[in-house]
Amino acid sequence: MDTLFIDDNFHKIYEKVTAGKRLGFEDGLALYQSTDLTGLGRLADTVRRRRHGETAFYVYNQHLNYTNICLNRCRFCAYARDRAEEGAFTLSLADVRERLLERIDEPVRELHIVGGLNPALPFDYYLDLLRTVKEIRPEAAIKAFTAVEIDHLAGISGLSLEDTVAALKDAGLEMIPGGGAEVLDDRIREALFPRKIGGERWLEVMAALHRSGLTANATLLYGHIETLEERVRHLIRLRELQDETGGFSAFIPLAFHPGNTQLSHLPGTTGFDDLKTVAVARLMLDNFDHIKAYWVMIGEKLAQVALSFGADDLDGTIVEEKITHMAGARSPKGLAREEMERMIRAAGFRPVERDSFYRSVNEGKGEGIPAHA
Ligand code: V47
Ligand code: SF4
Repeated sequence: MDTLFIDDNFHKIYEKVTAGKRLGFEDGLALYQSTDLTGLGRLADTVRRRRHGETAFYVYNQHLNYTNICLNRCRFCAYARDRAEEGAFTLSLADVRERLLERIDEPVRELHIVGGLNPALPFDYYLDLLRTVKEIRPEAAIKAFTAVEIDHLAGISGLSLEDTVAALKDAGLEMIPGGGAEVLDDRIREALFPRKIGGERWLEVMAALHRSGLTANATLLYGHIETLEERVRHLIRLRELQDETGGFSAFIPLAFHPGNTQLSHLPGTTGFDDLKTVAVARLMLDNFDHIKAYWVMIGEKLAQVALSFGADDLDGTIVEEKITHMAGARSPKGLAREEMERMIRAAGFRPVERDSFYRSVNEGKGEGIPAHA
């Protein structure tokens, strides 16, 4: 075993990992502070393979951003606009219909719908949006509205949080994306997103969503002003809520993109840090089933490598990703199913197209694509 790790600290962590014991704050920090990237990868891969073997998931999905007008104006966001600012947009229901019909011949399984907090939109807009999507795409699951949007909707609906969620479910909402968590920490919130709900409220809304039977994802926005300690504490807070509710499905690390933001002087993340964050998440979040390597944020090539560092899911085919591309992402705006499967096979894994709930669909569709491609 001595040859497995350059970092001596990793031996005792390896023992805990193989014994299925939970890692603590100090372990998480030691993993993050280490430069033994391959050792960290091996630890995370041990857990990843125990859970998912050689399977790597992806979903055929479509993103829909209904408005970029937003009251919060977080300092790290390049997507949001004020009402009268150039480039501000809000989709009408006719626009939504048109966007969906443009791709109606494609086998889209999931619609990922998020937007800014636009004060001009009444609660009925959101209900009608869900109903319109469900009418046009009855076979696709609707993953929509972050905990931040849900909190806003509870504010404008005149209903309690629970009744707001019930109304949204009734209109077709099936799953909650993980955005808006940023870093669950008051210091970071004060500095970067003072108008957005804080960590406590994000967790409280998530707990209510879980109680209502909706599964949700969770994220961490990393690579700006946060410390490693703050990252580890963030993961532990997610893990604690998951212990209580079991309502989280996947964790997605979001690599900060500084372009066109108020933080454009910051350098952005490194590939080393991106892989470490995936691996530490896999090791710390022992009660999360899935860790996503979101290729839009870290690029297709690094996402492919991340499959050997703890990730089991590459997220989706997407088409027309806006939030990261407005902040300077150089990845494509979408990927074909064949490309997704080629990346997965070439990394030595077995591609499984999934639905929003990780049920396999169309397994083996891309067979015939050589593993060495
Ligand atoms: O909520 C905003 C973040 C999130 C930037 O749940 C930024 O399956 C990087 O949450 N650089 C949206 N990140 C993306 C998101 C997501 C993506 C894919 C899958 C899922 C899922 C969720 O992106 C926002 C915010 O936290 N963000 N600006 C930026 N400049
Ligand atoms: Fe608004 Fe979300 Fe951008 Fe913050 S990150 S300004 S809440 S759209």
